[in-house]
Amino acid sequence: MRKNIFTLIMAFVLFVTAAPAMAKDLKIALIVKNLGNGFFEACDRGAQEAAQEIGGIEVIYTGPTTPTAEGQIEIIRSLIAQKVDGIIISANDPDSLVTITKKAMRRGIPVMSFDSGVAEAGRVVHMAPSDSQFIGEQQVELMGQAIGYKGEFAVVSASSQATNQNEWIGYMKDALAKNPKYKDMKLVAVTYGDDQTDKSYREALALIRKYPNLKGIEAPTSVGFPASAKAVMDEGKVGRIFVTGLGLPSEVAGYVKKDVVRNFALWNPVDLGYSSVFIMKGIVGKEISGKKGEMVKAGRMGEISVRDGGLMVMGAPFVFNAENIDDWSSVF
Ligand code: RAM
Repeated sequence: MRKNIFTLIMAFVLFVTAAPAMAKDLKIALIVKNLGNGFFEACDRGAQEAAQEIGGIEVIYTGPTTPTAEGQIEIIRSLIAQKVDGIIISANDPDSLVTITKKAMRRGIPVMSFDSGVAEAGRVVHMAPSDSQFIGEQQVELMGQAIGYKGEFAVVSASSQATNQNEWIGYMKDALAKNPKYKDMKLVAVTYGDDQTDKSYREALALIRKYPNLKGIEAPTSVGFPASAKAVMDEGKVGRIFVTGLGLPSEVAGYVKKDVVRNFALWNPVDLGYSSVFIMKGIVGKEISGKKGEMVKAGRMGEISVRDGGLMVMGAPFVFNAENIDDWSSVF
């Protein structure tokens, strides 16, 4: 009995003395394009889940109110001063962030991008949700399916400098130009709603009014997508203009029910945030340095490997439609 009590006391003493060491968490900043964006809030849920699972990690969720590189540069400046242990960022511009992220890295704070990339010189790795070419081609195909592969459509994108949207739109244009299947589809305009609901809505309205033969709007942004669908409804164009894009099932479900949206895609943002924290842990722990072939164990997501140019990729996007939307709208 006495021995048991002694063991208990020893365990308690050990716990108390070990506590300060455990409290020395790794502080990892998750910088998003902008605050108030449901997509990034879902990424944060995954990031916090990974932090919990790994233990000893504090994830600081932050970002500017509007999606600008300037806002993110200011935030990185202050994170350097705070001496965080790592930065994970979804970039509002591939190039203008490089000077400041390089500075962070010189000060021993590794930087990786996720979702929307920083140019290679300014980060260790980039965690992409999926292959960019695949995403772009899939968007054209979904638009084709919605409008019967014929007619005019326009894009309501996020901000004009966003790395990810610009890559996807580039591949959309390639697919339209090269694949004879899409010869009767015409991309008439690309506009930018800056991942702001009201601006995206106004851009979509302007397109509907400017192009009387418009058959579709493609919005490769979770903010611009529901805003464009609302514009189609408000203009009384249901059944004449279809909206597709990349969006959160929870934010788009209502428009699927009303047949403004017939199909759309997205990857799981929770998994994207979750994987990114495991990867940053691997970078801080010197397990990976961005070289091709390196591997990180990312918990329930399994192993993720580094490809050419420090690229890491999650998987193919999910496609949603009237059949499966109810299964997904409670997930993200
Ligand atoms: C918005 C952002 C983000 C993008 C999603 C689909 O939330 O622009 O970068 O990946 O849409």
